Amino acid sequence: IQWRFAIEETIGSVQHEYALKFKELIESRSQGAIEVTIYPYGTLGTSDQITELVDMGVIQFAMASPGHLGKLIPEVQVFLLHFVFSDDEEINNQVLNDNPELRRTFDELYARKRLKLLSIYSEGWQVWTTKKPIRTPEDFRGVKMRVMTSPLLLAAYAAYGASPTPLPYSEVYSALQLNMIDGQENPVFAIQEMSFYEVTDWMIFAKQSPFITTSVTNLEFFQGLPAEQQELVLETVDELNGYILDVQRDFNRDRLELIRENKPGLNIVSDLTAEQREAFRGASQSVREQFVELAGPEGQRLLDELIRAIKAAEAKRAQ
Ligand code: 6CS
Repeated sequence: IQWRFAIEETIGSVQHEYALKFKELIESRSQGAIEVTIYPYGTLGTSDQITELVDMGVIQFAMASPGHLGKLIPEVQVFLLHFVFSDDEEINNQVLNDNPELRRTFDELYARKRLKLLSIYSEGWQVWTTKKPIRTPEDFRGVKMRVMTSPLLLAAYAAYGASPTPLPYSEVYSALQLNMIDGQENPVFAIQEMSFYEVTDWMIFAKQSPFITTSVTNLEFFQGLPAEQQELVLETVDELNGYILDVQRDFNRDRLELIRENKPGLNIVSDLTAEQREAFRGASQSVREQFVELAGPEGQRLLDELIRAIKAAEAKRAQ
């Protein structure tokens, strides 16, 4: 049996580590009966095209990031809102993995698009790399910011006064190089492996949002699997949730060192002041209404539940 797994990132990325571990566990637990082939970014197309291939059943598994998937499932854009998540990654991970209410709703939304949602996890904080320093929303004025292709991201950066430009991942480097855009956001590991730091001068950590992704499979394919193979998939992705959190932490830490070594002249703003973050938080609030316009009442419920769950987890942690 051959299962195909397409990722939205290159070899050596967080998604690649996820797919490698998935392959290892599935192949060993099925005693070699199932073979998993991984398709890194660039071999099958953009994120949108990969999702389409899962939908058509050409490939069985894929990563589908809300940053692109929002065109198909508007509600997933709740994960793109700024200053909704906790500053504490453990708390975010816990809420993403252990909230039955959120999970049930997303399961249904994905199923309507013939996808089965397998897991939701963070790949680390989104970090801005730009050609000029950004410390306040005013600094974004007129800055052509590349965003992923989900429409909510246009609203997110327009709220800061930037000019957001949606582009597929593969086009970001050359767009920066040719000055078609002035900045982009991605987790540190991605900035390193896609060399975005080579064509920007500033790197700014605002902790505005984590990069959340989801792994999916074709619903009909999954439902047609024998019960023990369904179980195998579910228990494997469950196990991967804890694993991938450690991987992303290590990758994001180590690759920052690599970036520093490769480009000592890069300006790194590793923390905004509380006041500066507050200005971004304030400017981002109106985007929540635009999210509800895009995602409807279901979106509103998801947002309310996400905020409630994060607050509750933070309160519990503080005890
Ligand atoms: O910026 C993007 O489009 C991509 N960034 C990451 C870290 N993963 C996949 C996504 O498509």
